[in-house]
Amino acid sequence: MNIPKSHPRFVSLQTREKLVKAFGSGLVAKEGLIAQGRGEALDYLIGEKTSKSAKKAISAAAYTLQNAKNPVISVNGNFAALCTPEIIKLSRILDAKIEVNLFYGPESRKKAIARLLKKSGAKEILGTDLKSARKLKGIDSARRIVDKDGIFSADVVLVPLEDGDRTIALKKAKKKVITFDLNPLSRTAQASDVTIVDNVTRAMKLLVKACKKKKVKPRYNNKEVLAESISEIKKNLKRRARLA
Ligand code: PTJ
Repeated sequence: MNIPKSHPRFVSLQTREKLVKAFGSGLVAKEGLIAQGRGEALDYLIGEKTSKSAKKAISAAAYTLQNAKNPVISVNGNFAALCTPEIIKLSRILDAKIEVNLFYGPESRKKAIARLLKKSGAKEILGTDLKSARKLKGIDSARRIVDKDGIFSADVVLVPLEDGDRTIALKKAKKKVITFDLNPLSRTAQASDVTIVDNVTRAMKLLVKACKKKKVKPRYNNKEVLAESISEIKKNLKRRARLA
């Protein structure tokens, strides 16, 4: 296909390939491929670039993570397939723990993800040791199993590409939740403290950069920023319709 390598379409096709490959090696659930399809459609609507509102959310996320006592980066199949180098960098900068937490079993996928993260430089990966497993109240899926030293005792949890139930359960457990979700209307997006409406492949790189600089407390209201993000999508659609 004759698309320049920097073109968003090319990047999006590369991302798709990465996920398909990771599915083949047992890291990504088949449902993860469906989530990717939904993500691609939503990314098209936001213009396949990081919006102003997403940049505000990234700043607020960096401040929240820098000021956390026990920040935990929760990793699922899609996040591991797309962002392993950035997950490792972020955990080093923040001294944050990494925990594998999956919606869809089996244990073997958890272990494969933990192996990939370790092979890529992570010192310790939580979420695979049954001895330190605890249950998070209010969830039916495999996501309820968390590590006592990780998500269970965290004050701030970074949860990418998430289902609504766990975000609500984490909020009930009095944790601050930061999420990446291309859908500003999802239950996760609506329930989180900071929602980064952007493709995790772009936003994680920016979050790593932002966490390297000392942040001052931003004035931040997630509901307002989500409303901005919806207005940006509307504007972008109008612009695209005029171009068509
Ligand atoms: O590996 P597991 O078992 O933990 O499963 C992971 C998935 C993603 C399959 C699971 O959490 C799931 O089913 O999630 P949902 O309910 O499909 O929600 C995923 C959300 O992430 C949706 O709102 C998607 O639009 C959004 N999304 C998809 N791809 C991206 C994304 N958001 C940011 N960046 C993406 N690349």
